Parts: sequence; C-alpha cells; structure tokens
Amino acid sequence: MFPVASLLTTVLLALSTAASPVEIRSPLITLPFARSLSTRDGTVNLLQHDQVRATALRDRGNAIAAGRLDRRQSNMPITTFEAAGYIAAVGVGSPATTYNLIVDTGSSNTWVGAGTPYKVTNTSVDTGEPVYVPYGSGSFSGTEYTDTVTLGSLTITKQSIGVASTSTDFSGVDGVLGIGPEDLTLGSLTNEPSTEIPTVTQNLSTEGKIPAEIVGVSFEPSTTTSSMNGELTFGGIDTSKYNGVLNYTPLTTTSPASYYWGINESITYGWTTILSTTAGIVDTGTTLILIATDAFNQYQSLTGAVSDSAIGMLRITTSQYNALQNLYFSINGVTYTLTPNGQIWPRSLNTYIGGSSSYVYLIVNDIGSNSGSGLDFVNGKGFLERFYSVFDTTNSRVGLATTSYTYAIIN
Ligand SMILES: *[C@@H]1O[C@H](CO)[C@@H](O)[C@H](O)[C@H]1NC(C)=O
Ligand SMILES: *[C@@H]1O[C@H](CO)[C@@H](O)[C@H](O)[C@H]1NC(C)=O
Ligand SMILES: CC(=O)N[C@H]1CO[C@H](CO)[C@@H](O)[C@@H]1O
Repeated sequence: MFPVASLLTTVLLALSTAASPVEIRSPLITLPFARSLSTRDGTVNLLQHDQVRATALRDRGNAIAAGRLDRRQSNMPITTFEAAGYIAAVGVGSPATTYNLIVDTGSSNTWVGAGTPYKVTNTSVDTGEPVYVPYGSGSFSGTEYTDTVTLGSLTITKQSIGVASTSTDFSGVDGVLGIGPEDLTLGSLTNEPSTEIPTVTQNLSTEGKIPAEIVGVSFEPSTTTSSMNGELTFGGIDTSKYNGVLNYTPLTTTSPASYYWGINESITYGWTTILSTTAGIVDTGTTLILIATDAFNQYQSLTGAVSDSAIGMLRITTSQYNALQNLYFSINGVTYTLTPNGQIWPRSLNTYIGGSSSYVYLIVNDIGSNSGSGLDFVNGKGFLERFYSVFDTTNSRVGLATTSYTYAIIN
C-alpha cells in the first residue's frame, strides 16, 4: 500500500502553504495534486486495469448513444481506480472535511465517503436521491447531497456530490473528482436516470467563480511511487506549466469517443504511420497509452518488442531501446513527439509492476480491438506527463502544449 497518511499530509501542506503562490492569475483556482501509485497485492496489473477501463468507456459511450441510460440495461461504467491515480485534496462541508479524491476526466460524478466517512455539517443537504455508479470492477452507491465544496482557495456552494454508503475497489482514497463532460452523469441517479448532475466545473462557472468552463491539467513524469507533481487549474490555464504554443483541437464528432474528451489523431512511429486519423480520447484515469490492435501490432513489429508474459506489457532490450524511434501524434495539423524515453515505463519502477530490472518496458499497449471502433486510442498519463492539457467545455476543444518534460530523459 502507498503511504496514505504521508501523502495526505503532503497535499494538505502544499495546499496551506501554497494557497496563494500557486494561483497564477486571479480568478483562476489551482489545485496541486499528488501522484500515487498504489497496490493491494504487491504488484499491479496496469495493462489489465487500463484495458478494462477502455472497454468500459467504449461500452458506456455506446450505451448513451443508444439511449440506454438505465443501469440495469447498460454496462455503465468506467474503471477500477485502485492501481494508479492522481489525487487532489478537496474540502466538503463547513467547516470543511478534507477528502482525497482521484482526478478523473473520464467520469463526471464527484463523490466522497469511500475512506474517510462523510461528515455532515450545517451546509449539508440530503436530497434523498439514491445514486449508483459502477466503474468497471468497482462501484459506489449512496445518496446525492448538495454541500459546499472547497477547491484550493475557492468554494462552490450547493454543489451536488455523491455520498457513498458502500463502495468497492477504492482502497486508499475517499472518492472521485469527476471532471469529464456532464452527460456522463446520466443514469447515475437511480430514480431519475435521465437527469444530469451539474459537475464541479459547471457549478464554478454558473456561480461566476471562473470565467469559462476550462480545466488546465499539468502532470509531470516521476520515478517514484508518490510525488506532489500535478496541478489542476479551474477556469483557465497556467502558462508557467508549458512552453511553446498551446494548440487546440475540436472535440471529435465520432461516437463513442465524443462522449468523453475525444479528439481525432493519427500516430506515426519513425516514418511509418501505424494509426491513420481516427477518434479516441485523452484520459487522466488511464496510466498507459492504448492504441487499436492493428496499430499496436505494427508498433510491436517495428520496435522488435516482445510481450512480457509476466506483466502483459511489451518489453525491449537495452540495445532495442537505444534504437527506438520517436512516436509522433498528429492532432489537428500539429505534431506532438513522444520521445523514446517518453515511451518507456520508469525503469526504477519496473519491479513495482511485477517486471524485471534487466528489461525496458514500453507504455504503449493494445486497446483490445481493431481500429474503427469509434474509440481507437487512449492518450493516458504516459502522454499527459509529457504535454500540458486543457479541457475546454466552453469552446468544445482540447488544448495541448509541450512542456519542459516533453524531451526530458527521466524514465
Ligand atoms: C451550525 O449551526 C449551529 C446551529 O444553528 C450553529 O450554532 C453553528 O455555529 C453553525 N456552525 C457553523 C460552522 O456555521
Ligand atoms: C474527426 O474524424 C471524423 C471521421 O473521420 C470526421 O467525420 C470528423 O469531421 C473529424 N473531425 C471532428 C472534429 O470530429
Ligand atoms: C449558483 C449555481 O448555479 N449553483 C448550482 C450548483 O449546482 C446545484 C446542483 O448541483 C444547483 O442546484 C445550484 O443552483
């Protein structure tokens, strides 16, 4: 298990000491968050976790597209989170209790109570609405409340939040801060499946506390299992976290990627295009980078990698690593370069995922189905640790920019 107590302390310290310095320009709200890799059984199967999530995301999008909002009919949801998360300290109530929530762009319900029990205060209002969200192998169920939510230096009054009475597979965290599109809350109110629940970002915007419905996300690569190296900016972007130009791409119209932070992109390894322009998603809840099976097979053959039977990920030798080519992501006419070092799992964490220190493991993996599914790639944290990202609901677009980590040799 990762050290929850020390992580919590770090987050709280960072929040209290950095409350104003991290605020880049008023009225932006920045919320530092911590990377924490956790494991229940000694090692984690990252690949399996990410593939289960990708399948659940695709099924969920297809269910919404087909109007199947009833949870009994649709395989609703989203993921198991226990493997690897980025966690933000979020206050709920007045006086606020602090909860450690997983930051997730692939789901939109915000809820607490998995670990630290929900503390009712004067601002808590029980709506009596039962809520249930299944996430791949985990889930939570409970009651929807409205309460005051504190994100860094700002508060949202009457924010709708789920309060879990039961939850599975959320050991070590208190719940989820869902910053995906609002549509993804459809079906979660058991008695009113076609009612959407306003998200934290939406409420900040309707309450006039942020100028636009935008969330900027900064991840940084790390070679340790926990570090305080993420930052969420509500309402705008933190220009200190990237260099070069921030380029935007419109949200894709291709379903089911269109139900998430979906974009069109093509992927080229060296000089070979392995995935022609197609739709997929950018997702903070996925650790690796997943691509359609046909593209993955080409990637494996071009890199000479073999599938490691112990952990399922591709592995290469040191000399193959030295020959590794760049992986180019072409998005709306702009090319984002994932260097060889950006394509590998941090070698100091090889044993953490059940690997051996004598190999090099690739973070590019198989999504589990051929291209043409409408959700053919997931640019997870392996990608987002190398590029600053902006999730812009107001203008229906995703922004990306290079950072000082894009070309860094870290892993
Ligand atoms: C909560 O309400 C009680 C009773 O009305 C009041 O005495 C108390 O000061 C309130 N606490 C806060 C933090 O507002
Ligand atoms: C994305 O790709 C699809 C399929 O090729 C295309 O219809 C669409 O216009 C493209 N752009 C956007 C923004 O969806
Ligand atoms: C000011 C404002 O728009 N607040 C809204 C926040 O969201 C809740 C529901 O979650 C609404 O009831 C509030 O009106």
